Amino acid sequence: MTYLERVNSPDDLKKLTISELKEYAKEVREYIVKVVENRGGHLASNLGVVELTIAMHYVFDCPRDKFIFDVGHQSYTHKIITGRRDAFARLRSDDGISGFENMSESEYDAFTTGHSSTSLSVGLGIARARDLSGDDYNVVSVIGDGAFTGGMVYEALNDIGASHARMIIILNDNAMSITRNVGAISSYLGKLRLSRRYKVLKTRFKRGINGIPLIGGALVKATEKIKSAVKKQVLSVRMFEQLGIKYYGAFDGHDIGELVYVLNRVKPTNVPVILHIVTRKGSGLYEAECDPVKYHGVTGKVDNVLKFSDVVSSSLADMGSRDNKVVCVSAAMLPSTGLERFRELFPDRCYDVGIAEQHAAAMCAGIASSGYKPYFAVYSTFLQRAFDQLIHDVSINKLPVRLLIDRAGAVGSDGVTHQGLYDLSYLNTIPGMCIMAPRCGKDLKKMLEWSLNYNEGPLAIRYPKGYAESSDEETEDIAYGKWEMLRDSDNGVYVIAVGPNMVEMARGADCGLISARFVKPLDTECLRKISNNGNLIITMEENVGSGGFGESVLHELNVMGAGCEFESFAFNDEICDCRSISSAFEKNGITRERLNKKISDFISNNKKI
Ligand SMILES: Cc1ncc(C[n+]2csc(CCOP(=O)(O)OP(=O)(O)O)c2C)c(N)n1
Repeated sequence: MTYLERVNSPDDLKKLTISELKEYAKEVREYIVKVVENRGGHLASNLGVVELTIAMHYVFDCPRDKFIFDVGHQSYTHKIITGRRDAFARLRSDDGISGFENMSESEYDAFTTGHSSTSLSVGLGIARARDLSGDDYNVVSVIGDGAFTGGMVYEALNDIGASHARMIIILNDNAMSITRNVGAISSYLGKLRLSRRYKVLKTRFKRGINGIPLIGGALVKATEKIKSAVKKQVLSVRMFEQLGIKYYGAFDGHDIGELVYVLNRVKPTNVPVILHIVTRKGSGLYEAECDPVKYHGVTGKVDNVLKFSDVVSSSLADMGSRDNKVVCVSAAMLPSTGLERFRELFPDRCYDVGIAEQHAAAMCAGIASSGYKPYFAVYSTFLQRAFDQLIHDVSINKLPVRLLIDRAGAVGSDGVTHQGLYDLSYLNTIPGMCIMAPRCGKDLKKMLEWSLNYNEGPLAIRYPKGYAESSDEETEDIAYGKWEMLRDSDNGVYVIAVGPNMVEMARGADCGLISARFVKPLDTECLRKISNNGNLIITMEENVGSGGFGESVLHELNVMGAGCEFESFAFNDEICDCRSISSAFEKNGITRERLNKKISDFISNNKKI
């Protein structure tokens, strides 16, 4: 029996020796690679924390002790140890398990995570509740150096240090976010990491390597350099210490023996502790170690189809070369949002601010206030963070900040924490916000071009995860606030659809079809034309119904006193825990079948009359 088969719980793990744990780590790693190759997922991040997670379960007593994995994308080993080995084969599917830590999935998952930089705040909350109820378990927050660029971390450190709360922060430092980590804090962590290299070199000295003439001489030089850097950073170590948080590090995150030793040392703490662990992203898989960016998240199968982010990439490169006021901003998501090419061409006009969406939005406001044209490309779900900045810094000042909102709509395998189902609602509430939704790649290209000269105020263009398929059919030129009539109606039924998935779903139906290029402002002229007495208007959107497109249209119809019937296809008021786009549509009644039935019922009722 393999170790992988023997371990079905943390208790089983505790029966192994340290050298057996190392064997187990190998098997876990192989299993993760095999499953992720097949199902997709966060490969490199998980390979980096195999030993760390094993050591944590070896030393602590989960689920009594609470582990909060920041983002939760690196929790695969934790899932495999805690009774989900077989279910792991169905990773990120509706009948399997989530790709993130998820409370509803297992008692071993202390919290549901997905968005970055929350684990310190949540950990402190759990620690405070523990103390209020006189309990005695450990709280361990595991956070990457990438997540450490998020502002919430500093709000939490501020509070944790002053509170003296008993909790352990494990900083998993691989110098990478999705791409190479950015910012001054990241450089600071780099200095702390040097202390680790210094320790390693010192140990090698002890082992007598300096006896070897050439290598020995080089080592002496290197060590001297590092020694002086370490001396300098002794002061900077005090950053954490002076905040009231005890710092230990940096330790080798792939040495299980060392990890078990240090975790045992910090376990009895009664003050906040930060344990700095140095890991290699993609560890153990050559390709992933060499290219951790490519292997951060893998899709499971290679696809060469044109995506919306590809359209963003080529359009922005083109726009940037014609207009030197174009500036691009990313919150640690350059490749996945299509900004990489712009960065290569115009490095001085491209800013990766780290996982800091609030800062990005306010910074864009500053850029726009000085006459530049900022494009902030961001996933719908992560833009939620910047709601206040969009009102306070962007909208109140009527600034032309351009939001390129990717993954808007159902997102599939990333699941519940990543659904892009709220942006139309929260953007709809923002005064002066213009919201657009392309129906295909060609449409998106036209919108991006059009946006270059739209300076009246904030503008959002939202598009889903899917492919930017463009038929040969040309799209109309953009006119502010105007929808695109794709097909007129001969039976009094009109579907007004937002975005490519909804337009495609309604294509074959027996109705007039309109692409709602502008979600805000509405095309009231068109609405007036199609809302004759006795007509049926159906809105379709990949967004929650509440505050969404359908509600705006219904409101407008009421204002007009239109006598037509109305139906809305939108996501309902439940949290959408689906892990495929089709199941998300199905569960919310956004289907061709329901659409066809609605139309045929309407037609047959009308005939009876
Ligand atoms: C608020 C927010 N913005 C963006 C992301 C997308 N994201 C997921 S993981 C990640 C990088 C995390 O880096 P790090 O914490 O160092 O973990 P690593 O993968 O390197 O182990 C990013 C940017 C997110 N999950 N949440």
